[in-house]
Amino acid sequence: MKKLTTKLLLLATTASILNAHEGPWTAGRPDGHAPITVMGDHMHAMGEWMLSYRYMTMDMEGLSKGSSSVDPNSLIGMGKPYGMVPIKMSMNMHMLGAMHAISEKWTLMAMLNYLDNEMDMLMKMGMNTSTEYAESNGFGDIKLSGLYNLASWNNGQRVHLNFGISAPTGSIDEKASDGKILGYGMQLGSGTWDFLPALTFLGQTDNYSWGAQVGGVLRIGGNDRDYSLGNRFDAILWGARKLTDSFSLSAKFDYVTQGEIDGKDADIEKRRTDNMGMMDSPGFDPASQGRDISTFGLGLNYYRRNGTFKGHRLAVEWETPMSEDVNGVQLETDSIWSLGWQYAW
Ligand SMILES: [Cu+2]
Repeated sequence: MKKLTTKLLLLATTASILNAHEGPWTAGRPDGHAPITVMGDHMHAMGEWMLSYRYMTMDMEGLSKGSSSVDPNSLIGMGKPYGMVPIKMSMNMHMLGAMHAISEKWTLMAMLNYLDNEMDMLMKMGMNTSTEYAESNGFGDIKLSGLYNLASWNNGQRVHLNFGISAPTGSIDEKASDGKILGYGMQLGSGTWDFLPALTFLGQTDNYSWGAQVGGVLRIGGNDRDYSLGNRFDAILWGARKLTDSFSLSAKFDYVTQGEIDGKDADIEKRRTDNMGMMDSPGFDPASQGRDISTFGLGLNYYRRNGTFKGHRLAVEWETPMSEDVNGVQLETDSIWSLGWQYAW
């Protein structure tokens, strides 16, 4: 009897999860949008507009060589590979976005970022250890995309293609307070035109929704400082549970791989040999850029269905790495918090 009850319960749960949603996919529910960190996840109905603002803060602390932690003191000083290493960094980003559906087939999207980076470094000169601080801030690269509806079915599932381009509007010659150029990771843009293709699947049942997106960032040529950031590949899988008509909870897995830098910036390269190499840092090394990282994220979404704030959404997501393998020597990712507001009409 107990066995039968369990079986029935299992059957009921499975049925409720898989219970195909009647009619086409809809954005009009709290889990109608992906977790806030996923870009270009949804399309709009013809004539609709959407504005969004996101704030993201990423904290990085501790050094990694490949996938193992390494003590900064073992890397700097006489007879060691470097004179200086980063020990802590925070990257804060403000993102403004707009979407507009010009037809049932095409939704256009634009994004503008403002970045604010802070970094602490540990430096060794002779017997003395000291800490250095650096910061950079300003607008990043402007991104323009077209989302093309490939297919949508009457069971709540759909698939679309993302064609994006990133324009080199962000600065790549940010300098420290002493007038010397900052390392690659402190620059605000890629300096190259980048192609941003992606394929996005979405599905909904009465109480659940899911999505998958595979995409990339392909650098077109080199920038005017003679390098290009590594190409990037991204695979994201998420699922959400609709709790009420206004709230949903989401879980997300994200895998990103980005290659090292191709070419080098002559001014950054020159910093590596300043003071007979006593100022060299992995932050100046083109081979110490890019990484493989898998993250897990949890999110909460709120959707206002009626009243004065009808169509407004608020979302928060927390992400933490599950595994990370950096190229060369780099800071480890600690956590990422993202907050967002979206309004569609
Ligand atoms: Cu939108």
